[in-house]
Amino acid sequence: MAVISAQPYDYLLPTSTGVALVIIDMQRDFLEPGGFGAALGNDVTRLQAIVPTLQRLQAAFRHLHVPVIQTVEGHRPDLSDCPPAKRQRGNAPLKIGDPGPMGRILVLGEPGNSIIPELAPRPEETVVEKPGKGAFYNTNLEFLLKTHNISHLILAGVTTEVCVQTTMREANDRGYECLLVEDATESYFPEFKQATLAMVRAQGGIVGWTATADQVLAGLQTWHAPPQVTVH
Ligand code: C5J
Repeated sequence: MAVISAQPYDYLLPTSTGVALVIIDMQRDFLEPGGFGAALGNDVTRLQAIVPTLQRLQAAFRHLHVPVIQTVEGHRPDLSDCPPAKRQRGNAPLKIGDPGPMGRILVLGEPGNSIIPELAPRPEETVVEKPGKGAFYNTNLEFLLKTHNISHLILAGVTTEVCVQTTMREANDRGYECLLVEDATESYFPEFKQATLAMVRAQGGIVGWTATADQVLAGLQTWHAPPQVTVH
């Protein structure tokens, strides 16, 4: 058992089941000019601030042999997994599937859809490609977690109130114990980030816990991964 000092109260990591770090959508489409985030009118530079903190978390989890799972939001080149409603939403000048400066907007395999180089996954690490906001919708994430006996998820990435919160709520409803890392998640709207953190931990942690990266890393010092938990 390891204890992470968190809000609304301590988050306990068992040694009998596994934990994973889940980094949501740190892809060029959301962090660099010319991608989907910018096409929707957002100031994408705000999201860059969390990159060093995410790198610290990624390195620490790798060092402990705890699975680091990343997600990317993207659609098949034929857009067969993109509801027309999603494509039309926002009435942006560049829509999903249109050619942009980093290739086709929010399409799998395009340069803009790749994870930023600072957080590049290792070949043996899992990247879940998701067509929706939540990482459980139309993906094999739940199968993967169940197969590897993972019950606890440490969540981070972007954007806090959209894909991160949706994933955390999906996970919570499926029985996962989730903690959101406060300084390793960001939004284009600072007030939405703060509201999400407050929502998550309200009512005794109705969606889960929040803690800083330092608190997570301090708690992990006393934790040892169960030997059977590795995700490839
Ligand atoms: C958005 C995401 N904001 N990753 N996606 O459309 O949060």
